[in-house]
Amino acid sequence: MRIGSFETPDTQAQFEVCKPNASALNNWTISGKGVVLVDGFDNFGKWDVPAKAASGNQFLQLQTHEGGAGAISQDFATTAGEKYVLKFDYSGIYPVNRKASLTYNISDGETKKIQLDISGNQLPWKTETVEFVAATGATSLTFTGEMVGGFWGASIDNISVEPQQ
Ligand SMILES: [Ca+2]
Repeated sequence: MRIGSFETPDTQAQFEVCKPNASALNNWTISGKGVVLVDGFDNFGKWDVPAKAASGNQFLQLQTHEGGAGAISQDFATTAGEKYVLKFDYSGIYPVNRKASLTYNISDGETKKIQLDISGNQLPWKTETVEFVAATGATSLTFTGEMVGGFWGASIDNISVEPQQ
């Protein structure tokens, strides 16, 4: 079950802020300082190759130029005691070398931080795969960014949850 590729709304600009508590991202609740939808961002013409999505045309920055780190969370139906596999792709953007991070949490379990070592423009997308056992009939997933400056820093795309085979 794909639960996030951030293809809607189809932004008509290279980036578009989604404010805290806005319903723009359908099933996702937006908190913190908000998040930013990105589509072909080329750093105002400075990059020959615009930032690419991991899937489709758009991805999400987990921080904004309107104050810093944001977060998104979604609840989805699960069966208590069953095993699931969460997969998502992550990256980061910054014009030069810079460390950044994103964190994610599955239903108030262990919070995991992923370190990003961006070496200019866009870090190549990587895939995080994590297994979990659902505690109840609904599981909550949260991703949180980190204040870097502007909406620079951690990116996510292509989030899915499947029952473990
Ligand atoms: Ca996408």
